[in-house]
Amino acid sequence: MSTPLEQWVESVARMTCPEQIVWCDGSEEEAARIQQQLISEGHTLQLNEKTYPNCLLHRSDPSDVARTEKVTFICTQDKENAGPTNNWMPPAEAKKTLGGLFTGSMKGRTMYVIPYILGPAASSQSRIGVELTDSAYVVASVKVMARMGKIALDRLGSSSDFVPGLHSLGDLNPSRRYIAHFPEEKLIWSIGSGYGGNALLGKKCFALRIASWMAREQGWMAEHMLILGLEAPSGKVTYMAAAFPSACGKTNLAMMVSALENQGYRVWTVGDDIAWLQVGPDGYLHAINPEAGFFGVAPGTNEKTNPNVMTALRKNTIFTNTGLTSRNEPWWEGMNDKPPAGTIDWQGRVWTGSNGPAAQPNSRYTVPAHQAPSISPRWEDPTGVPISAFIFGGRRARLAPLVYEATNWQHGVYVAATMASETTAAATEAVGVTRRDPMAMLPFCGYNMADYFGHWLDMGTRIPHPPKIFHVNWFRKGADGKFLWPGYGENVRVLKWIMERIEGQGAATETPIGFVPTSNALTLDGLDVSRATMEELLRVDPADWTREHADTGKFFQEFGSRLPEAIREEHKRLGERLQRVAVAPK
Ligand code: GTP
Ligand code: SPV
Ligand code: MN
Repeated sequence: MSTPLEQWVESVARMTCPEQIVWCDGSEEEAARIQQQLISEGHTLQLNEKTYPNCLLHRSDPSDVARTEKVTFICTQDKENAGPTNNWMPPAEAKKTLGGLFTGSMKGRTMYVIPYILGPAASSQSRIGVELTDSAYVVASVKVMARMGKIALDRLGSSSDFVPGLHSLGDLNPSRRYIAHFPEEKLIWSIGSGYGGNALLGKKCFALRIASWMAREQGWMAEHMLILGLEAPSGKVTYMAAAFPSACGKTNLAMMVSALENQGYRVWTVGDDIAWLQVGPDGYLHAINPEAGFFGVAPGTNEKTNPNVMTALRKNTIFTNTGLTSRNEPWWEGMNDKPPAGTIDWQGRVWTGSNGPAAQPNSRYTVPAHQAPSISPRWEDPTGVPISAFIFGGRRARLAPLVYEATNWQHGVYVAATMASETTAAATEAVGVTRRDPMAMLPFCGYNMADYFGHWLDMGTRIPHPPKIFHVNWFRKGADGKFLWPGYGENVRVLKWIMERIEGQGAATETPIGFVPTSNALTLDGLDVSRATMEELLRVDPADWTREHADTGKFFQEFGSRLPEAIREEHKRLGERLQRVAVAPK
């Protein structure tokens, strides 16, 4: 008798016609074989064995460098269940269209079977997925990003309790690229892209889109959040989870070298992109990191902005679409001033400066989590870490202050639901356009976002000790167009205030949008930021917020009557508070 997994593998093989099928065991011998395979395919190079041991540089197809949201679909029976913010296709149509493309797509290729666990192997909250792929790059990447191979297969046994994900590179033609999710069957089909979030199906496809659906059914949460611990001088560690949209600073915050280390504040990394949260027996929301590696943005990373990342990257790392120096080392914009002479750009051409950047703006590193010098001793704790704060944020050149605190859970859910951010190179669409991105989940929620807000509100009634909710903005700009806040390791000053607020300390003023630190509440010693700049960073402008409020109202209208009443109520109250300030005598 064959197992459900074997039956699925057979049925997929009948459709895709691979030359051979390889079951991945996750061993080091296998990893070495896959590396050789990748190198022989011609788009992957071994880096300097002395300075970057066991590291690879992979160059993707130039048209395949980021997530493609336009061709990402949620395929529910009822369109309303996908909601107005997702692309939708009826499941039967998606199966027909993608099935046509998958038919024979693996002819002459190897189909790899990759069983993997999301979450610590010993955690009851972990889940199993299996990815079938014809990409050796995907195999090498999943080896870093998840616990894969024998460990997952042993845990699965003959059970049918896994999320199947089928992936093929197809012909890489963007017009034949589809990333389809069938949340009702807990199934993923992706064809035509080899890029991270499109192709590593355990990441955004399972751990967020499918998992968010499962989480609502089962009473937990799957969020686009980093998880960190802030250690105070007393040794006490306060855990926080933060949701920022793609390329808005999650990895950097999670792996920061604290600017207040000499005062006894340091940051421990639990996760950098995704959190799965459930209520623990102690009444706190506990978070696990479903992943085992970091798929981080390379540009902008350097010894000053993030020495922890720079250290982590020096071995066992896959670089994708960075430049390559003549010393066979990776290079990207922002690593230092200028690429050394003879640098080859991400497309394999000699870098001249007039032909675009050396590294693709969304070039990435794929590195095992345990290599981070800041990795938390509790990062694989099977019960997760108890979360005391949720932090939301995005890129807002104007409007949003450095930090503010919501007045309670319901208000916090409203703050998160009204988040917006300027778009980045992590997706293929236009960059720098402000768009609503509730909870940083706009591209990742596997169902109607109005129902998702409802789930958040519902969770609030089920967590005896709910996290306090904050909003941050590292990206406010001055009249000169420059960032007002230095960011990176200095962000610990904001985390410290958040920790103080959790403990009932930390001075704050109440404004229409929530509690903002008083002018002397943040620890600023050793920081070269003027008083005027600090005031600008913390300023709440009622006129700007009134415009923002109107804009959010329009966004909410898309959800019609499905929008929870509590969100409407918070929206109305904010409008009233803003009006009161506007008419109040100065
Ligand atoms: P995804 O992996 O796409 O989800 O991105 P992320 O949210 O993990 O963002 P990441 O930390 O990789 O940062 C993205 C870009 O923002 C990089 O170029 C960083 O150098 C830059 N960045 C991160 N933190 C800060 C900050 O505090 N201030 C400024 N100015 N830039 C930052
Ligand atoms: C993101 O875009 O949020 C990422 C990279 O973390 S990807 O894996 O492509 O989703
Ligand atoms: Mn991300």
